[in-house]
Amino acid sequence: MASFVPRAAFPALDSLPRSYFLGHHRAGLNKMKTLLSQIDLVIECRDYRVPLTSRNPLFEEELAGKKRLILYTKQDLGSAGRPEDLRAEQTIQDVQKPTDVMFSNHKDKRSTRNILNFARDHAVTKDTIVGSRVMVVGMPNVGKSSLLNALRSVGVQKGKVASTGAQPGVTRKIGTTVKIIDGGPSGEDVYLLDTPGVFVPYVPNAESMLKLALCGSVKDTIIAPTTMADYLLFHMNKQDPRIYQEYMSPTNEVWDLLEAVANKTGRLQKGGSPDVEASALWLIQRWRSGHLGRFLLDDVHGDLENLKDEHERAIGTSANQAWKQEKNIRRQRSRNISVDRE
Ligand SMILES: Nc1nc2c(ncn2[C@@H]2O[C@H](COP(=O)(O)OP(=O)(O)O)[C@@H](O)[C@H]2O)c(=O)[nH]1
Ligand SMILES: [Mg+2]
Repeated sequence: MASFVPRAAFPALDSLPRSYFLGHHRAGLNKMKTLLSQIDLVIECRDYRVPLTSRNPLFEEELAGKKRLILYTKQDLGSAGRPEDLRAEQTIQDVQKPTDVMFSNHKDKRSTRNILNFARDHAVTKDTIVGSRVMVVGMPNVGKSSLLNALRSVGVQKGKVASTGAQPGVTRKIGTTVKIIDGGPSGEDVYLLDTPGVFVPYVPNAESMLKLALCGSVKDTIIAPTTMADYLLFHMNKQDPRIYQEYMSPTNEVWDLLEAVANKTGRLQKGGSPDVEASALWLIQRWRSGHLGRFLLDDVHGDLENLKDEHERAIGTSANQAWKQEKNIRRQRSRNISVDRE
């Protein structure tokens, strides 16, 4: 243990896919735009574990002009309540002033009540007949539908209405509005609109893609589970390699860890060789459910200027530039293919 040195950087993976902007993402965003005039408040969800990388500039560019709350979901998976966690939260809030920022966990009634109070105070409309409307937006799998269910359950004591799921793409269509606050005879009702997740049009680097994949924003079939597990190992080692001590002693070799997990959990192929893929997926699920450490994948502990720089890098430049970049890559690829054919 004393001699173990974790990797300082994760190896660059230039061949990793870096796009996951699907047809229904664009269609969903277009629909959201058309509904915007009826909306009083936008709650933009980002994943607490990747506060910088899960920001999607499309929501600011295309859904501008409305009161906005930035909500970092899944706080329970990224924070262990340590002083450094609280410091990171403060930094995240400071850097985004004057925009309102909150942190949530879908099972925590107190954080749900705080969001309801915010909605009650800010979703104020002149139209008392239809009540006021809140739209929840965010990257795939960030917890939008779970938020709707939590707000409805605490706000009007009604059961789950929106389907949720561990993989992205569960909510494909914009649903009807659901009441989350009953204003009573003299007050105002507040309704919430769930929306499908929208991925960033272009991910600036391979590491950001790995972060989003690890947090479940990208289907698990897009990036090899063993690569995701290696990236998880990189982070667990940075935190504390004892996180996985029930499987093996500190290591930088993901294959050794996966073999150890396979043997320990009985994930073996015919003939008894370790099933490293299944073990990788299992390890990732353990982390996603909070059983392999609670920590951030983004580094927000630098000073404010560094954070702003990283913020810019993490979100890429503007969406338009990202499109151009993507087009160039495609053009380059097709050129390479035609050269190969010649
Ligand atoms: N631990 C934890 N899990 C959450 C939280 N919010 C959502 N989830 C889980 O994340 C997954 C995706 O949630 P869902 O609401 O379907 O995300 P959506 O795609 O944004 O609508 C589900 O497995 C949820 O149970 C949270 O605050 N904490
Ligand atoms: Mg959903």
